[in-house]
Amino acid sequence: HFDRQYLELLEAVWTRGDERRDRTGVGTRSLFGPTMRFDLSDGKVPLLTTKRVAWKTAAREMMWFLTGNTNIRPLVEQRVHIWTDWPLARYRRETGEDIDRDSFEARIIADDAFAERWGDLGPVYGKQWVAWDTYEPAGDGLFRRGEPVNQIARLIDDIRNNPTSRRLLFTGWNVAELPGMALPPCHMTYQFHVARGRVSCALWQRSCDLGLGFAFNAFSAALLLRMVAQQCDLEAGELVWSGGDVHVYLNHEHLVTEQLSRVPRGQPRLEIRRKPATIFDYRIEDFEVFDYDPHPHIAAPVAV
Ligand code: DHF
Ligand code: TMP
Repeated sequence: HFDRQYLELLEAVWTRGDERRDRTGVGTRSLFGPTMRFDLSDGKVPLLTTKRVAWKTAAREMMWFLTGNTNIRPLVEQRVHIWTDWPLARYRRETGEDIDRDSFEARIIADDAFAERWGDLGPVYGKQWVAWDTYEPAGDGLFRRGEPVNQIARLIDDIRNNPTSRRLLFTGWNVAELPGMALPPCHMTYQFHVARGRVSCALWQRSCDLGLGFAFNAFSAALLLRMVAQQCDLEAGELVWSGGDVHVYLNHEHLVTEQLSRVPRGQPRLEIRRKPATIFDYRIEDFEVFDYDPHPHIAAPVAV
């Protein structure tokens, strides 16, 4: 069961993790390199029941990645606030203005120029997934821009045409462009494998906030895998999640204690109600989750 594997890892990190300072200054306990496997057959989906997870928010974020957009504006317009803190921190740092979060989001929506100037996260996930920049030699040591690579479209083609390939993967880790990103990709590489009519996915997540981001990352990866499977006329097999630095922030102790005291409730299922023409045409109404009766949400601060 998904919750049980998660709770076991949460407890292991909290009780046996190495306590260390981190980039944010909050401090974490951390273990290196755990793996979890989730069976996605029969619509099963890794959605935590030991706290309510805003799965539609995660789904909207995934669809935003697939548009190639890297500006928070379309998220904020859909009342998705999970990426606001990073542009907001930059705005405060660079202007010295102590704007509150709601006013910042309101300006992002209302003011085109403001959104363009302050809402962009740099060449993060979406850019790398669907429009990885290429360059070709133009003589005399000069380069010209080549055709950008749509890794996702290529992946779908490759799964359809060459399902035994060992190169079915895409990655956000564009080394040359890391300096321009608000955060370097956390869920960085997705690899696929086709066997017996099923497509499985392995996700490598270099850095994982187990109390907050993980619930989103596991659900999103499963959602992506279900979309890929549907587009390729395959069943979804397994999601194999591996983390590098898997940590719990020291200010999430209340979440750990509360969540470990809860008993998992049932097995949520995800249904996709329509088969869109391409993987880029899904809409939020296409996704429905059944049998989701979670324990209440547990709020926890995000380390910026
Ligand atoms: N930084 C850190 N420190 N942890 C993260 O998980 C993280 N995730 C990022 C960007 N930077 C990060 C992108 N994904 C939330 C969830 C995912 C996410 C960012 C934030 C979040 O705040 N979740 C809350 C509220 C969800 C809601 O708005 O409904 C939660 O309780 O799950
Ligand atoms: P880092 O870049 O210093 O590793 O910080 C990124 C933090 O954000 C880290 O706590 C991991 C967390 N994170 C997730 O867990 N999932 C995500 O999807 C993202 C974007 C970040």
